[in-house]
Amino acid sequence: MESNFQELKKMIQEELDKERYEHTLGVMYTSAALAMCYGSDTEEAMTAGLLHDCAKCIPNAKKIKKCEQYHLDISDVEYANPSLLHAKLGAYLAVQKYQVKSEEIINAISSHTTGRPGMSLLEKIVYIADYMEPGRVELPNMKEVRKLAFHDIDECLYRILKDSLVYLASKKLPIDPMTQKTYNYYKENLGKQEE
Ligand code: DGI
Ligand code: FE
Ligand code: FE
Repeated sequence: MESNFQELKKMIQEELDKERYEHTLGVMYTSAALAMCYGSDTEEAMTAGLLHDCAKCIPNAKKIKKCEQYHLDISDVEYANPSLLHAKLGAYLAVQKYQVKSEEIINAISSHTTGRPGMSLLEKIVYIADYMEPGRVELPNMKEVRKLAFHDIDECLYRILKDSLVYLASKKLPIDPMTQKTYNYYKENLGKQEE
């Protein structure tokens, strides 16, 4: 990797707490592995993985303040759950602070928490890597999800979306409309009959 990437890594390390940085490295390498599996650009996948949570450790009140300052729209669900903002704020910082030029990478950061209908391969890779990187606590069905990721990326994505909705409902957390929309889209897209 070129020195640019090493510098970026250092900047991100300084921005995140130890645990979040460990998670970030897990997402970075898992994204690279998935990119290898599906024949896409590994360096792009690593950069997206490295940056995906770059805004995560900004305190919630500051997330809101920054989004307002940068004229990024905040929905009611986001005001109620400001943690959700780290995706769009992260995408903004990727451009402004980390000098990312690739629209692909910016989209992958922006959609990594809720997903979105019609995700690109890189968006799917980062979304899935975020969920299943080796350091993640073993959520239900994790073994299956990890295997599926390397066999059928769309099935894997659908599985994660479905399990995430169940998890959010069990915690009585409000569902972001985009999370629901993404699930509905892939359910239809994959011809799922269930529920
Ligand atoms: O940032 P990470 O923890 O690595 O992962 P992430 O960006 O997927 O964020 C996970 C958190 O986001 C988790 O606490 C659940 C929450 N989340 C994802 N979709 C929704 C959501 N929270 C609410 N309230 N509604 C959603 O639709
Ligand atoms: Fe995140
Ligand atoms: Fe993450």
